[in-house]
Amino acid sequence: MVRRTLGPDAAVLQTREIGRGPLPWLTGSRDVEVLASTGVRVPQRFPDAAVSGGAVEEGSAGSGAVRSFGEVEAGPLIPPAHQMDYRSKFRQDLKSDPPDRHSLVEQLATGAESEPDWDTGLLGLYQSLTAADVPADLARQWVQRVRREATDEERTGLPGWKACAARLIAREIACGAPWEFTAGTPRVVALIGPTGVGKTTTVAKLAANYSLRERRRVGLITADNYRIAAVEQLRTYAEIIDLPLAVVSTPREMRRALDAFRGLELILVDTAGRSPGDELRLQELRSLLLEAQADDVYLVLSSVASSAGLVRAAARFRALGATALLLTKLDEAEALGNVLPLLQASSLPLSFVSCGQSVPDDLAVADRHRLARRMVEGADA
Ligand SMILES: Nc1nc2c(ncn2[C@@H]2O[C@H](COP(=O)(O)OP(=O)(O)O)[C@@H](O)[C@H]2O)c(=O)[nH]1
Ligand SMILES: [Mg+2]
Repeated sequence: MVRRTLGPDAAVLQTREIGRGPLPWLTGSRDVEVLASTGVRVPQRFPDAAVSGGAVEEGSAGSGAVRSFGEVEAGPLIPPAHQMDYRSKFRQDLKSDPPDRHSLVEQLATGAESEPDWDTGLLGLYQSLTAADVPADLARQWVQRVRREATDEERTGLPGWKACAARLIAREIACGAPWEFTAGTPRVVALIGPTGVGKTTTVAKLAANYSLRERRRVGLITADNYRIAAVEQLRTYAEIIDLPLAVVSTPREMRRALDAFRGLELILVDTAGRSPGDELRLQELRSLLLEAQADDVYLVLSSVASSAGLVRAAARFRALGATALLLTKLDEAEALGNVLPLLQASSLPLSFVSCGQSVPDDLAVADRHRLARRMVEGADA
């Protein structure tokens, strides 16, 4: 129909069903919209003989679209010289594929053809690590290390290599020791980090756990009064758990709040999220932290961030005196290979992990063996 209407050069650009015709249950008919044009050239899909005759003047090209196609410039999109039969070219390419070329799977597995002595088990380990978001170059280093250091029992195929990788990776992850409380002086714990990573939620979880479950006397300080409703967020938790809350915006106010909370056992300090690139705001935070003299400064980072982003953020916040890491959103992370460079590069121990939005339950003490298994096995581990 298109060719009858527009001539032999017309091309169908798109067809789609736009509904049922009248009385569809009687006729079974469907309405189909066809978009066609003589102004857009696509390579011929039929042998020349199959095209019915009927010359169309060059000048009329573009004017006879069934539906207006005005914005598209008239004239061939693909220069005639290139309008070859792409099907036969594709077939030719397939046939002429050199036999020594690695399959895509092999290319992915080796990254280069430089690991000829990896057996399928080691290739499988490499694939598991990269599938779990371990960056490719780091994954290669780990496979090489596993190959060197595996015990005889571990050299028995993929499950053995994986067990070895999990064992060695776990050894590289430092986890923090549990808090100790000394009578007479409150333990001060500050949470810092980029925006939206879950600092306030984690403060609420820690507060609820230590006050309701551990029966510690807990006080809250928030230095986040930049965002509308930031204070309200923590105030709501403080009211529900029944804890004192101080809002501070200067080092002097921080000092006063700490004095007022002298008789408590644990003081949790929430801070405003800072972009790792915002030097001015980082300095502001630094002066508040100096005044707080926190026993622990937890750098809170989201496990859904990129591996490079995590390493960069840790380097910037480290300078503020971070003493440990706290990872959030483990429930959202597919796998945890992306945090391996962070854990290897920063010498900070990992304290807690947050694995959901629910206060107070979705918080756990970091378990390096579980984390390592997830880096090797992916999200199911
Ligand atoms: N899925 C998930 N969401 C979280 C987790 N921790 C915090 N959140 C959510 O992340 C968002 C930002 O949290 P918030 O505590 O306000 O982050 P802050 O800006 O660092 O204080 C909120 O919607 C939280 O419910 C977590 O472990 N998993
Ligand atoms: Mg917050």
